[in-house]
Amino acid sequence: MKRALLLAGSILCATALPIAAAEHVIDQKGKKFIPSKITAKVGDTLVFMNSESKRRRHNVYTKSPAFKYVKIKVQRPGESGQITLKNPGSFTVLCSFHPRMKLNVTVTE
Ligand SMILES: [Cu+2]
Repeated sequence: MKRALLLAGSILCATALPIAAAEHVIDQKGKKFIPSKITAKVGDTLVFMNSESKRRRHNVYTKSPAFKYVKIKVQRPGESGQITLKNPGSFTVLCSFHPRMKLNVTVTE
């Protein structure tokens, strides 16, 4: 009987757990965001890496008003930074050092 109650309790706990937020790793290499397009959910985290072999720096920003918090200051090779997505919508991530670098992000509820 005690065992049955324990089992019932653990099933309840398991179903009550929220779905874990995902991490999306975006590399910055060869003056490109890799991948160049992602879809994420509110609560997910974007992890930006700089995997350049030379001394090439990058940064992360967007012109989209709803996503002004998507911003990482200068990243040197080997450094990484992360941003948790707070709202749905879509925006383009840019790098001020390399105007051709673009990452399209779509965030769903
Ligand atoms: Cu860059």
